[in-house]
Amino acid sequence: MTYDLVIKGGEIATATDRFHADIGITGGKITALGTGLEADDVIDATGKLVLPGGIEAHCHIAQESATGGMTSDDYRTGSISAAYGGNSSFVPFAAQHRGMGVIETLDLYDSRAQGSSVIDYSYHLIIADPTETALNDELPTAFERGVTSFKVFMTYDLMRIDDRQFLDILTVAKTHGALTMVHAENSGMISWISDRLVSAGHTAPRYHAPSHPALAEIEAINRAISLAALVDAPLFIVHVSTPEGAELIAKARLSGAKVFGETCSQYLFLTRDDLDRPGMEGAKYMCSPPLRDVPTQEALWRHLQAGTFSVFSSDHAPYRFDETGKLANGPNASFKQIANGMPGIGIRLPLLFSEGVGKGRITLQQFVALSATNAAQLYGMDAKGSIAIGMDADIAIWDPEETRTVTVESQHDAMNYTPYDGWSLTGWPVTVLTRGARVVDQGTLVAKPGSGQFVPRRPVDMTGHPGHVVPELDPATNFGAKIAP
Ligand code: DUC
Ligand code: ZN
Ligand code: ZN
Repeated sequence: MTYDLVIKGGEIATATDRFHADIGITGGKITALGTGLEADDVIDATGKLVLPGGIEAHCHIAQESATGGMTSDDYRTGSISAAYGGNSSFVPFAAQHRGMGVIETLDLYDSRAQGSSVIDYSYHLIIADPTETALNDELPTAFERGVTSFKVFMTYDLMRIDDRQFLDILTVAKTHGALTMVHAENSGMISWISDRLVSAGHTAPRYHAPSHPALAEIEAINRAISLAALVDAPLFIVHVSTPEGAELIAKARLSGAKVFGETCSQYLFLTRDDLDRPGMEGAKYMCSPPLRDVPTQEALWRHLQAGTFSVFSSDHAPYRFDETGKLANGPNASFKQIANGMPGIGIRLPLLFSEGVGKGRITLQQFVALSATNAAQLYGMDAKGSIAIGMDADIAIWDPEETRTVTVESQHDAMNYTPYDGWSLTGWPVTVLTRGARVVDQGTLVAKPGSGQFVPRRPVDMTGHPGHVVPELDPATNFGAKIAP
């Protein structure tokens, strides 16, 4: 048997196992795992870890906000940064804004990604305008195109949907086997506190944190889980930032509900004290939900360890610290006028490896599950997320001993800051492959823009998550009404 490429001598890890073996790759697929495999093209991985390439499943790339601001990263720079950070594929958002059609939205993002991405990609569809046409005609077409997850917002005036619209979307999604994702924060609480803070002259970035209280997230997560339970639909809660929110997810999962969640780098590694930096520097650390505190970090680590969260993401939402991004509304803009989000697509996995695996908080197998395998399974990317015969050869080769200091330049994105500047981390990806082709080779970018391909995704698989039928929606129990004798 001949191979196009053999990766020799490394220690392979999957979500369940660690073992030493060579990997034979043919036609972009893993075709052999064994010893003594040979090919003309060989990567010597002796002393290295050979892991499934990461799947960055929450990032904002070439995406306009509802108020018109554009992320600094496009599909070229965003995918390059992702690859340097150990990712072989990513799933950014395709954002429908009010007045836009769903298919128009997907076509727009196709035009942004095609010819630009150096790694494979799909999209989660953001739905901000659930018209009858969108719900009944366009969403089914989106599913047929392999876009099987989408996000809704419970906050932001120009994006949010009300509870009734949420139920409509959950129901259509369930019918087609799609996964609804939600940004869960209570809109009224946030706008009410924000207005009071601003009227009192409290406009600095540090007031972003109190304007988004933990209760706003807790209330919204509870409501989102309740709405999903009413129609027995799958639900994924993005960027969870509170222990209480995580507990609601854990409790729902324990009851059999089809509920999943993620947390993100910034909630484990940064705190709201970062918003207190002098002048407008705190704006660099503004994201929604906002940064919390050290006890919250510790509680979220425990939920990662215990399996409450299926996915660990960056929520890369890159707005430069200049007039094109964070300071678009002037150098003294109030916290309400500053774009929410921070970069992190290139640092998510080195952070989790160094602080998680390196410090004994999680096993290497948990790292693989959180960084690739679980996202592949949940989002329906069956050929990705593990190292096994027949899978895409999406592989990241890591040097577990290498220590580097984080710099802006090392992120290879279009940003002019990183929240992790100067951090020293141990364990870095050195070579990253997508479908058997080197994207980053020993620290050098070798892939050409456009080498990444769209990944059509299968419907969500809810095996093992029985859910519940509520009597009020169940004809078998006469919709909960007393059956006449
Ligand atoms: N939600 C996100 O998912 N990312 C950035 C900001 C936001 O509100
Ligand atoms: Zn969000
Ligand atoms: Zn996000």
